Amino acid sequence: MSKIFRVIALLLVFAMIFGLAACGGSAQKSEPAQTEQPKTEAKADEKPAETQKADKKIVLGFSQIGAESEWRTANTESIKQAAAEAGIELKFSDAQQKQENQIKAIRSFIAQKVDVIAFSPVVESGWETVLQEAKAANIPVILTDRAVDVKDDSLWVTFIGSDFVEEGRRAAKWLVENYEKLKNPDKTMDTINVVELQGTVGSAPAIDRKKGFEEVLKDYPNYKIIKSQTGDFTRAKGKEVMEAFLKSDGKNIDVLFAHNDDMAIGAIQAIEEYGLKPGKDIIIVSIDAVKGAFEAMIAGKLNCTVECSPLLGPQLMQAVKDLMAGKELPKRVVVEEGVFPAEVAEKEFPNRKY
Ligand code: GYE
Repeated sequence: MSKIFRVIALLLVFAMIFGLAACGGSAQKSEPAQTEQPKTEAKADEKPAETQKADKKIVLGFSQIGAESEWRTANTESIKQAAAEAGIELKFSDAQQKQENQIKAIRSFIAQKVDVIAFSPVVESGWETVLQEAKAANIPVILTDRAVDVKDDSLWVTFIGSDFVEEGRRAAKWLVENYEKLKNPDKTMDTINVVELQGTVGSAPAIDRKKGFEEVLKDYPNYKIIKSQTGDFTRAKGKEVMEAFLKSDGKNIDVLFAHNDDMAIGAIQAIEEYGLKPGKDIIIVSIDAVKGAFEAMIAGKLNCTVECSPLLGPQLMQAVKDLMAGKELPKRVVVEEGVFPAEVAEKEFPNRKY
């Protein structure tokens, strides 16, 4: 009897354990089972290709010229920020204004097998070999800011940047239209002596801005460029070269045309130290429209700046994405820009982004 009893009791205990396990099991499982499911089964099998593509970051190698000017600093900032916003992995290299460093950087991008190479070429010539290497490695190249001078234009995909010849023309047009009303009353209009501070020798903006400026001035024979020398786009060099101009031509200088604002700002210091009034004794027009130029205009020391936007980052990242998506890109993307004379400086200053 007691044996039968024990067996029955044991069976009851088993039945209870199984029953509980079954209940508890289903109750516990219902939630995690549902949340886990998409992760493990459905998603993993459904879209591996798509997920991999979306997760794999585009890698962009960018060779920057250096940090020679306020413009360049803003340009670097724009590129870094736009890459981060676009989720593009940026390999950034600063060439310290040396072409050989840019060539080294491009070769290292090729070795690292980046998806796209972009660069702002310090000078126009001497790029054939390295660009052929990139082409052979099947890595597309985008030019930003400055152009290259190569015979085979299949070596680069697109060029995003300003029209520097037009900037030079705009500076000259502003000058011929405004000089008379701004000049020191003691000066005549017979011969107007212009000195020019050029950008980096052999660079696209230096070549083109000079060309555009001269193109307009040739119809105004009383304007004479009496001195023209490079200040390498920096404040320090702009000041140094202006000092030399003042030393040799001193009070004969009526106008300064500087290929960028930084050189104009350096020159302003030289003019003041020489004992003349920048913006009054010497009329000054420069290019870029950086904040420093607006400050100089508000202080009455600079007369006009022609805009050249460094904010190329978003356009570059869009081009990189389009390229990777197999879209055809326009060979040339020109940036829209304006001209800012001193009389609008105060009103415009709060709107400036660089
Ligand atoms: O004007 C100057 C900079 O290439 C447009 O380079 C750029 C020029 C810019 O150093 O300030």
